[in-house]
Amino acid sequence: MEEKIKAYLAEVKAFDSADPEEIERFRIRYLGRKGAIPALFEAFKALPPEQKRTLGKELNGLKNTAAQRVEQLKEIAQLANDPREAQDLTRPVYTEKPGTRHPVNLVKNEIVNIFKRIGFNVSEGPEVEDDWHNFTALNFPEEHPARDMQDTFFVARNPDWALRTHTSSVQVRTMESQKPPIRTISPGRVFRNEAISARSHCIFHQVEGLYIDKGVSFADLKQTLLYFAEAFFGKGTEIRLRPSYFPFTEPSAEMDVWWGLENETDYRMTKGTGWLEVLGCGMVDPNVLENCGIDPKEYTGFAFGMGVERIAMQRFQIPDIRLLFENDVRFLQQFATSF
Ligand code: 2NL
Repeated sequence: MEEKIKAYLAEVKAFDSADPEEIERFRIRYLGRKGAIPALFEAFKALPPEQKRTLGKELNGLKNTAAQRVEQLKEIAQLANDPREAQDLTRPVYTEKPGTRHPVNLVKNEIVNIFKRIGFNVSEGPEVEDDWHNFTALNFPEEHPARDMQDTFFVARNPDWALRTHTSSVQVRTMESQKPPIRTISPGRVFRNEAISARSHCIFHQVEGLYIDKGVSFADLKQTLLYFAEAFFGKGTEIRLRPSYFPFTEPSAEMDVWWGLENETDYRMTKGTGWLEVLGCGMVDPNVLENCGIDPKEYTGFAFGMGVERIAMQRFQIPDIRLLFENDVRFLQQFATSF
């Protein structure tokens, strides 16, 4: 009997099939009522007790192994015959391409990540703003000509509401709700009622930065901007600051980076100066701090803002801002990155 058990066990282990009928014939041959294994159990009854002790275990092992093998093969056969599970290994790979990041988003992320590395957090706010957060808190007095300079989209049902013209409104909210030190970067979509042309659009994106603490100086502003310029444009990039004017900063400046003036493209990109205009900046006007509940005798701060489309156009040599808003797949596909 011991030999038979061993021989059947080897046969059971060796049996393989994906054909349900063949598996069923196997099951009947070994496990059926008149099958080989029940016959062994019948013969087992007549064995002397000492043999029963050793062979009982092996006989049960054979029965279980056979039953398990049948179940296993049935399962595999079911999967193999299920059209949903059918796999054709010669089929070509999927050719569908995933979407690509928009160039404005690529550049925005790059700028934001550079400032995150030096401790700035990211803040966001509403696109529809009230007059206070978009203008008044930022030192635009009623009737100030600077308000006219901003051609604003107003919300028809409420003259107090408008689409934000800059993301400074987000930073006003940050100053109102948080105590210094504040280091925040505000990316977002802004709106100006301008005629659409190759150079300007009525919707665009800004990244603004704000840093407020005790003893923040213009030297801190300059070093922060130099760090940014080197991170974004490459090590050794030179910057210059030109005096400028914004209602919310005093003093105010514009930062250029040295681009070079060697070929026709350089002339076109820098209007013949060799310098690329990158951003506006300045020391936060004490009136703005006061309006937002921060004591200007205790704290100072700097702020800056840049247009993302303009920088994306520089970076990717895009000749017309409207290309960034048409979402023509042939244009967007050129910015595909590997993930
Ligand atoms: C530009 C210039 C600028 C700011 C933005 C700012 C924000 C607060 C207070 C003071 Cl809450 N200033 N932001 C400052 C200077 C320039 O943007 O050309 N943007 C596209």
